[in-house]
Amino acid sequence: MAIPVTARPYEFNLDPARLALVVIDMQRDFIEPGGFGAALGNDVSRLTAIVPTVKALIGLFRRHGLPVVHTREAHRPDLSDCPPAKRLRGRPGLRIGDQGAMGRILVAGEPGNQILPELAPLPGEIVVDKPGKGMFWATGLHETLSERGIAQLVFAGVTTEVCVQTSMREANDRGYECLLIEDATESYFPEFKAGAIEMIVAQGGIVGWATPLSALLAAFEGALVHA
Ligand code: C5J
Repeated sequence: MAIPVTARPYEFNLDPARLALVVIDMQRDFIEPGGFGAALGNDVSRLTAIVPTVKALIGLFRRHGLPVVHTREAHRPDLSDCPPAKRLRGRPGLRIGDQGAMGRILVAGEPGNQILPELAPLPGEIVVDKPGKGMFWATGLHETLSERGIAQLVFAGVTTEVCVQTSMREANDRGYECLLIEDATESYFPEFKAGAIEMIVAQGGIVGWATPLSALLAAFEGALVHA
């Protein structure tokens, strides 16, 4: 049964049988004060502000027994999956693999690389460590989703214009229909968030659709009333 969701640029017809939620990189180093994001001079309070909305979105999917995918931007401790062009970007001391306030920056298993405790994955949920900005590069996620018959993805997480947008574009090219929850994603730069969302929905939804969480909740409630 399709559930119509009010969205931009036009209604998104959600099919719960083929649907998954993807929560991008809600990891401590990007979001918590004192982490890597803050060390780069970013105002992380913009990102901490969306945590309750992301939590409510995850709760909606869990209540309906729908799949949830969590990603982390994470490299192997030996950095064999981090190309020098990525590793050498930025100031020495604040590069991938360097020691930060919450352990080695963007390295799997380090405290800063963990998903925020309040959004922690439950057993059985898919957790993807991705060495790139996009969630499909070198992860096998497309195969995992395809095996489960997933064809529609709802997106949340950080940052809108980097890992969220890259992942949505990768998903769009692989044939997924993508819906971004606007108040469950954030950027350190408000103008980049706004610009990324406009790019996604422009030209008839060239990358996908966007809507606030309230519209998704209303759509699910409406579907239950009419079930
Ligand atoms: C960044 C991300 N911004 N998760 N990562 O480097 O968007």
